[in-house]
Amino acid sequence: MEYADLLIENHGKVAVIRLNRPKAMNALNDNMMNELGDALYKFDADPGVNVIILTGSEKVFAAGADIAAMANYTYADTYQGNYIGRNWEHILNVRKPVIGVVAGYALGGGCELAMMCDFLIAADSAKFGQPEIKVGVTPGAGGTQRLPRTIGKSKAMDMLLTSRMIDAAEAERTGLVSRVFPAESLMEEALKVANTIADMPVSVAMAVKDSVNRAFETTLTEGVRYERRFFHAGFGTPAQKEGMSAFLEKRKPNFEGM
Ligand code: DAK
Repeated sequence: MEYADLLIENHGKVAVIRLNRPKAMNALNDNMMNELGDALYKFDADPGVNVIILTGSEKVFAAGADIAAMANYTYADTYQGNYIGRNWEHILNVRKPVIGVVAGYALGGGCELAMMCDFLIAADSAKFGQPEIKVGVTPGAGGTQRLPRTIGKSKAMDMLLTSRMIDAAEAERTGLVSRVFPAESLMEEALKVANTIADMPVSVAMAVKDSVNRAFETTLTEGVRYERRFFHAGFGTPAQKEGMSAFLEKRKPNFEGM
């Protein structure tokens, strides 16, 4: 796959998508978001891929929406043109696990895109922020919604109203990221995490992701009911037969193609 604003790497069952507009701090523009959607859908449909990593460079994940591209937009351009809605949220349709791997800045739309990943691994160099207020707009890709749900109202209000950036340690403490590694070993460690997931049965990983995401959209009772259906259905799958037989036979399970 060849793209103008993305770099693609294949690591066995793990596909790596790298945001790549180095001259503009990986600012997110239409072309990049169209390409990102295309790459995500291709990997989601690829039976050889179980896990997708979305990352940036060592210096920046993404410094937000492209301010140069949007500075002269009118209300009609954004509302009628469905800015953001038209191509930023393809990632939410991906059914396989997507890990966001962040080094350096994840600001504005960059932080919002990161929060659309299933979970985040960060370098100790990572900095997260929602500085939209400084350029005269509110966040437009979920910053006021996903951030408070993830780190709580007080921290989210603080970040959104003051534009303060938080570092990797604070991001881990608040639950925005799941693990932090030294910048030098970030990708190596992230690939280890991704490979651990890639060796699990992909059908179960997809069901886990689906169920966890349901937790944010429904009541506890409905969410548990939803989970229970997957659990029951699991007993009709090769993954359950292989996983439980392997445990009883004291061997490593082989979930290839499951
Ligand atoms: N857009 C365009 N270009 C950017 C950019 C951005 N977001 N961020 C950086 N660049 C460009 C810089 O203009 C500069 O270009 P040249 O001057 O070299 O041509 C180049 O990248 C290097 O940047 P700096 O010289 O500034 O580099 P530094 O290391 O000094 O600083 C920085 C790095 C990331 C701290 C700084 O660049 C920065 O503060 N960038 C802007 C961060 C920001 O404000 N992000 C939020 C953007 S607003 C909505 C939809 C979406 C949104 C809102 C509403 N609706 C539908 C309602 C989303 C909004 C945003 O994301």
